[in-house]
Amino acid sequence: SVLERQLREAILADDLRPHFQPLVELAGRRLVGFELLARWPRRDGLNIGPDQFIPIAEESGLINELMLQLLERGCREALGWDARLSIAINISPVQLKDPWLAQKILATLTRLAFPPQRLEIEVTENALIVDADNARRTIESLKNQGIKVALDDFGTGYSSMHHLRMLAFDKIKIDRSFIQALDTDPDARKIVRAIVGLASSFDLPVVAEGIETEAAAQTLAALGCSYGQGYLFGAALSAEQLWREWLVPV
Ligand code: G
Ligand code: G
Ligand code: G
Ligand code: MN
Ligand code: NA
Repeated sequence: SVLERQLREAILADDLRPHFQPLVELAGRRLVGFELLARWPRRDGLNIGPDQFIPIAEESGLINELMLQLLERGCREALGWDARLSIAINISPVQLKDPWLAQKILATLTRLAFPPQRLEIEVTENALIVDADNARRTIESLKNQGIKVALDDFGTGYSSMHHLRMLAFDKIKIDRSFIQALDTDPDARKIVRAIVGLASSFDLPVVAEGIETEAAAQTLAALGCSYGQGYLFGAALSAEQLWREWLVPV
């Protein structure tokens, strides 16, 4: 398709840009890191979001190259921040099938001298069922290198309990659909309470995604959720905007 050809050209030209969404500790509203989200600034001004181009990248096999470019750009930025700030990057389900994924990520980190402990990989539950054996091997090699692995969009996929038992995740991210319902739907609160309880029995920190209201942030803190992300704190910003909004020169 036309979009696929344009995306391939954009990747070759290194045109894709990471944006950075803040992750905060709910108790003190302290900044602890950023999630990298891909953006495609096009010369023709058309706005094509990741909801459109990520599936194209996945189907065409461009996703690995896209992710590695984003990782490299994101890490280069992060090397200029306070070293306590982490970065997180999303990995598509198909990427976990690649037996070389962990090596490719590590090669990028090594080349940049970026500490693997500052990087977090976000995988969804559905990524784990595409090819369970390879997914498990990839996650284990990432973890052996000191990279952290978070279970993303938790609560929306298949057989969550099974995956918690089989794989040593470092963090759980509760899907934003539950968070957005917190203010209006008492059942959402029960679900969030259950997820936080489950995570705490595995000693896993929990991140709530998609926090848009102060009320939701207060509820989540009261339920024992440690970290949050969402428009209440900030949307994803370009590297330049970050320095104006979030970072102080060190
Ligand atoms: O950034 P935005 O909120 O529009 O993202 C839309 C969707 O695209 C989200 O599900 C997000 O996780 C996904 N996405 C954004 N950037 C990347 C990326 O670099 N890799 C993958 N696999 N997904 C991404
Ligand atoms: O799937 P993933 O969790 O990686 O998705 C990140 C997506 O969620 C991005 O598209 C980002 O722009 C979006 N997002 C982040 N915070 C909020 C929020 O508070 N509300 C809504 N509606 N979307 C959000
Ligand atoms: O530094 P101050 O106490 O004003 O920060 C309030 C909260 O806002 C912090 O606890 C943190 O969660 C978040 N934050 C930290 N640094 C910045 C920043 O530079 N800009 C913005 N807008 N929020 C920040
Ligand atoms: Mn994510
Ligand atoms: Na998510």
